[in-house]
Amino acid sequence: MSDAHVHPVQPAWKKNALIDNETYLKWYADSVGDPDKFWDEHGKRIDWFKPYTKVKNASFEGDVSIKWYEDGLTNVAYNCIDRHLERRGDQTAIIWEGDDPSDDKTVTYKELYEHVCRFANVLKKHGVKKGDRVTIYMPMVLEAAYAMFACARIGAVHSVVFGGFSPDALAGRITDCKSNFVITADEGLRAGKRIPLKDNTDKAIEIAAKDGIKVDKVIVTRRTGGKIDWVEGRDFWLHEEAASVEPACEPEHMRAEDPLFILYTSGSTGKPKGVLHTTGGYLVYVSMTHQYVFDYHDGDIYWCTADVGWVTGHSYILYGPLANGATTLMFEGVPNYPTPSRMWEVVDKHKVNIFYTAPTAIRALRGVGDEWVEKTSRKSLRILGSVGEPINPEAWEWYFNVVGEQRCPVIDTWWQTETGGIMIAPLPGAIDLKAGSATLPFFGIIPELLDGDGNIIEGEGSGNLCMRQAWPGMTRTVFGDHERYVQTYFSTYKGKYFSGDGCRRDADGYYWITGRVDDVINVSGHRMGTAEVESALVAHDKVAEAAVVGYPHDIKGQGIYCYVTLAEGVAANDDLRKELIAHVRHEIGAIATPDKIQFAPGLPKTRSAKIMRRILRKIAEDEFSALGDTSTLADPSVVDDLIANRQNKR
Ligand code: 6R9
Repeated sequence: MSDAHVHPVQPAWKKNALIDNETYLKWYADSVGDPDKFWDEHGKRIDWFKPYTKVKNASFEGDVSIKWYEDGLTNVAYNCIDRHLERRGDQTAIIWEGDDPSDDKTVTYKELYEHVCRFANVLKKHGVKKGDRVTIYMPMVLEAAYAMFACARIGAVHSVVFGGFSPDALAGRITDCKSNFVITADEGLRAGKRIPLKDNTDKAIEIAAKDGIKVDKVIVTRRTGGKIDWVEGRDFWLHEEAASVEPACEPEHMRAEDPLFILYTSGSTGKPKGVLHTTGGYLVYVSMTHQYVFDYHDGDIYWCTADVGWVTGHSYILYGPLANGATTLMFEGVPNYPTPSRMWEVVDKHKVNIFYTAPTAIRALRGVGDEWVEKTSRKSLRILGSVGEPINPEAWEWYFNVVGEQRCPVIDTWWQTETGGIMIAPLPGAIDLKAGSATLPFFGIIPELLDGDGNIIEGEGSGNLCMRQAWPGMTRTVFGDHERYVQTYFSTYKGKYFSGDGCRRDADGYYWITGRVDDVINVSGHRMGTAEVESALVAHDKVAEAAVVGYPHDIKGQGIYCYVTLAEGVAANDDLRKELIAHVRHEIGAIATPDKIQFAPGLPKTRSAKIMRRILRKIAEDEFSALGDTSTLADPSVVDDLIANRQNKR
């Protein structure tokens, strides 16, 4: 291998590894050579009430229909809990670490079973039925996990909405999937600050009511004991309800293709999409990737720092690990509270072996100095994972050298909400690492790079990252809008799944993700459509027009840069800038806080009135010497003003 930053598999990684290089190559060849046979064998890693006889039935053509194990019957909660009871009843299933370092709890598989069964019975008692959509708007508390498994147990479809989203954003998601049940907490707690979840829920329910969706029941878990409003007959305390129901609940026999959950995610146009995942194939895929990508062995303590509001939390805090009988850690807090040593202190406290986090956290912690890491032991760590955005080689090397003391492989995992599970990543005992590359595809995954004309790029080169064939964990549809699913993922390149990411393949066949090629930006690992921020801005009465682009940001990966044209007669000043920032936070949530706002009398448009984002991106990057051709603009002079007033001067 020619590239710099190559880190060959170390003998210690290989020693007890589940998969060595030879096995990887053989299994990979089998998985793409005869997918039916391969996935038939591995489908048996989960328990089925009725075994499947059909493995794969999938087409990326026409209407696009994806089915795996379609005649099998199973249940996700049964697989993640019940089937472990005999052997692992007293083993810790979840370690919960609170926001405050003195606050923690552990839950055994037996205890998890009882909590989930009681919660499931509470849902049933309040009228939740198989197929109903249940919105979960929770902080990182154990009850969030119980709620998700309770839904899975009775066949309800959960839609988890990240606790950082605003009442408006929550309402939009409740309305889109016509959800009449909400599970929330009185308040959340992060870095000592309280987050008014119940209050936000009340507001969201009012907004949804205006759109014709009535929320009948709200189940509330008590976290802080803070003061909240209460609607008699609609709102119920979880602890009161759970005390009065049976501690056992038969798992529903679900068809493999019955929906498990909806998760809203941003695209380049319109409102967030309700990405739908189903039961059997999803669980096979996330449990298998969790086991092999993290080389998970019995007894390992595994910690993924994501929030359950994102897909990483679904697949790799809960479903994948618990299907494997793992001990998984759930963290309520943030990386720098009370100090920037917190992550490593948690690692030491719970003897974490496998640690999975996002580049934005790695960059932020690197920025505050090595001493915060070095004062902790971290001897328990064996594997370090990364997810959510490209990890730059500098951050990779720091993670490897300082956090892992060159002992632990850094496993960069590329995947998406839509893919359900990890798609491209090194297996610790099998694949040599290169800092900044997600390396090679998982079993069954055939990445393809295509150019703008639809030509397949063979060997070394760059293009748009697509998948040639279906895998069990992939999304099946966009909830309520299959046409949008076909349009978004399968129409750019006929017969292929298009990821929206650009990618380079090097001479060794390694994949290097270069970032989104559409109008999606990635801010601190949170995926956001620039269109969403734009529509929040234009909803303000002082704004006539807005265009939003990403720009490189040292910690966040990308920052949010907004060009705003004000309404007639409105004066541009710093107070208005603050007002607009607060407005966007209010409309979407804190994750969408604009970093830069530039007031622009005019935006660069083509004669057909299309905003030329390419130019706006360049100016936001402070790279205006390379603007390219501006002669097609309706009014080329706007560009001079934009350059003169740019907000990101170096
Ligand atoms: C799991 C998750 C998906 C988008 C994806 C890509 C970016 C995720 C990455 C990565 C480079 C990695 N992304 N992992 N880019 N290297 N290891 O993050 O899902 O929130 O849907 O975001 O994130 O751009 O398209 P999601």
